[in-house]
Amino acid sequence: MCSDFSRRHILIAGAAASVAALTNPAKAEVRSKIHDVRIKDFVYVPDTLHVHVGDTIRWINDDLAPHTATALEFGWDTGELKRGESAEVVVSENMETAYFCVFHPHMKAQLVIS
Ligand SMILES: [Cu+2]
Repeated sequence: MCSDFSRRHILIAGAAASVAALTNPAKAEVRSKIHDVRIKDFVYVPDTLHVHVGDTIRWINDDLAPHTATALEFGWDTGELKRGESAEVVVSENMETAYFCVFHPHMKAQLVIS
């Protein structure tokens, strides 16, 4: 009998909550994105990636050779990625932004965090 009213009330409350979440700048996870970096022909593409804290970076190895994405001072590391494999790192505030491949140290790239 009263279920129609209470269901409507819950729907309105839920809609208000999701609007608040979308517009609250403190909720970084709501805006967080996944950025793909492809590794092909011994190059990270893109080699400069603009990200925000809370975003996820996903490296995907398209080469036959194994690669890594490893911070220059080893603060973070994807580990070895074989062909077709991927690994993700979540962007944190003070993480290292310069990285390279431990197997091919001439492979270098960087993150720009804001
Ligand atoms: Cu490599």
